[in-house]
Amino acid sequence: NGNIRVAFVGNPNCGKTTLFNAYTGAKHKVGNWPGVTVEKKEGTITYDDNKITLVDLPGIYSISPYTMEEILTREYILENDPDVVINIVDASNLERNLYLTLQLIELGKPVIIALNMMDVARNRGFIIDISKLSKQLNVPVVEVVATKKTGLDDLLKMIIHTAGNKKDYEPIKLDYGNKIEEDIDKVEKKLSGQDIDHNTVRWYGLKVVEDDREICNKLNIKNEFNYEEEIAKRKYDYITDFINNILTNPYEEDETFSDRVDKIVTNKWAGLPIFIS
Ligand code: GDP
Ligand code: K
Ligand code: MG
Repeated sequence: NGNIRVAFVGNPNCGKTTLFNAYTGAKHKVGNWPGVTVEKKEGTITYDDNKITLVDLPGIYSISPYTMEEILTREYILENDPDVVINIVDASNLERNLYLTLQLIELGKPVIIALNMMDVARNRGFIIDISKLSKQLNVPVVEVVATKKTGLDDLLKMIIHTAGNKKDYEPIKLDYGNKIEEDIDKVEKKLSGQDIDHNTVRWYGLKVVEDDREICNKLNIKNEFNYEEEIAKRKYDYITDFINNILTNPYEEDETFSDRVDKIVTNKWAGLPIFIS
């Protein structure tokens, strides 16, 4: 029982603000991030004797240093050290959203996936194996529908559980291949004297070998590599490799669950059974 600080992170339009408002109602402060005109929303709620402070961060596709929103988000996570990062994922765009998820996991803080828009995903006939997804990424996955306020208590319980066990959290590590891994190791060794959370050292190593200027400057490290493209490609390949084990999408583009039912009742389609959950 205590104070838990939670950051909401996700792609634009994944439902972050809807979820944030569903929790905080009118009880939140709206301001600006220092020095920029990006809106900052913060609110505190109480659940099961815990005070949980939620921050709604700007929508991003990546945590590169190319937009103000990306820099703001990663600086917030690194500097404010939230207990839990809630990665709001649009379940109807799972594959695309998971690129940011992998980057957030590499930042080293405990991540929970709030799998939002589950109503949309179901209506399109998507079947998502939540437990496989959770095992694949070694993070909890909680289904929510922000607009209908479903799954909100489950997510709060998971936040409290995850915050209470954050010392045990081990992020998954993607293998970027011998060459890149050796160069990441070299950077990690250079950083060994610095006060960096043990789960976050690798992230700095990755950023340096990606030639992330902002991080190289911050660490005062001269860097001789630029593996940014290879590292991005490896993430996409990793997602492509597992997505078909997790997501079944038997429908055609823009075809809805109702369209499929119509086809079945009019004998225009006979194939996979339809799933109702
Ligand atoms: P943000 O950009 O991540 O803050 O996304 P918003 O909270 O502004 O939501 C984007 C749009 O998606 C809005 O029109 C919401 O009403 C809608 N939305 C959010 N969550 C859900 C959901 O779970 N299901 C459905 N059907 N729509 C949602
Ligand atoms: K929006
Ligand atoms: Mg928003």
